[in-house]
Amino acid sequence: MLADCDQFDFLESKDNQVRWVIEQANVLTYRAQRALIGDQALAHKYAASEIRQGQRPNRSTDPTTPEYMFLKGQDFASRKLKITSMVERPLEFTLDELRNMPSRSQITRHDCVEGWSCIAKWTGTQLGPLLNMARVKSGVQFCVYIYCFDNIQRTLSGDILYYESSDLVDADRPQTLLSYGLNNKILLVRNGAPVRLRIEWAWGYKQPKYLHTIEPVDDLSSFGKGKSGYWPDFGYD
Ligand SMILES: Nc1nc2c(c(=O)[nH]1)N[C@H]1C(S)=C(S)[C@@H](COP(=O)(O)O)O[C@H]1N2
Ligand SMILES: [Mo]
Repeated sequence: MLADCDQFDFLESKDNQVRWVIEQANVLTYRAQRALIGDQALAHKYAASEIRQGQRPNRSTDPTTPEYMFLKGQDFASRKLKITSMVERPLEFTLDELRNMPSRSQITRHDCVEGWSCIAKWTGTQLGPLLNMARVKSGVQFCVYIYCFDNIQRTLSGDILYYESSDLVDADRPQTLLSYGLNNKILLVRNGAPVRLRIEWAWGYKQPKYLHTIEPVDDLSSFGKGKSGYWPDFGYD
């Protein structure tokens, strides 16, 4: 079927029927994976001796939005991470407050769809308890990490800021971290300082750096082009 289809192109022809078939298969695979692994399963953990290559910085590595430059200039001291939208109690945390919360470290593998991977130690605080503290409203299905501080793309109608999302199940997994430490050091700008998310299991592009705001929501269609993230808006899973 694929061999016969000249216009088969995942990224460009979004109305292509073959693409539609594969997207439906994707939904099934995702549901089957969920049924098999459950809500609390952990991604594979590695030993310290397996840490390799540092963590190769990729895509945005030094955001230039005025807000980010300002915060970077003061070591992110006044920076507050927000949890808003469909919550009973909107919350804000400074970096110091996050660092004083229970912390957790994990050595995991980061896989980029471009074909490389790194094994690194991530330190941070779990997102799940913070969502509980904010009291997520009933009906919430997703968490949108909207937006990130980096303007990944500049267009005539303005900058496009990176964003990503996950469902609530992934947001609440024990290994889902608001991470501020990498390989026993403070997370550097090139890897997403001051806070980047780690959603182990997920591809590299689902690990948003330069996290600004977290919004629990019931629907993703009003964000970006409605496909759940910056790269998914271009046709990624
Ligand atoms: N804000 C933001 N997050 C991002 C990206 C980005 O460009 N901007 N790139 C993604 C991609 S494709 C990958 S592989 C990883 C790279 O993370 P690293 O630079 O820490 O290796 O970050 C992801 N998160
Ligand atoms: Mo990536």
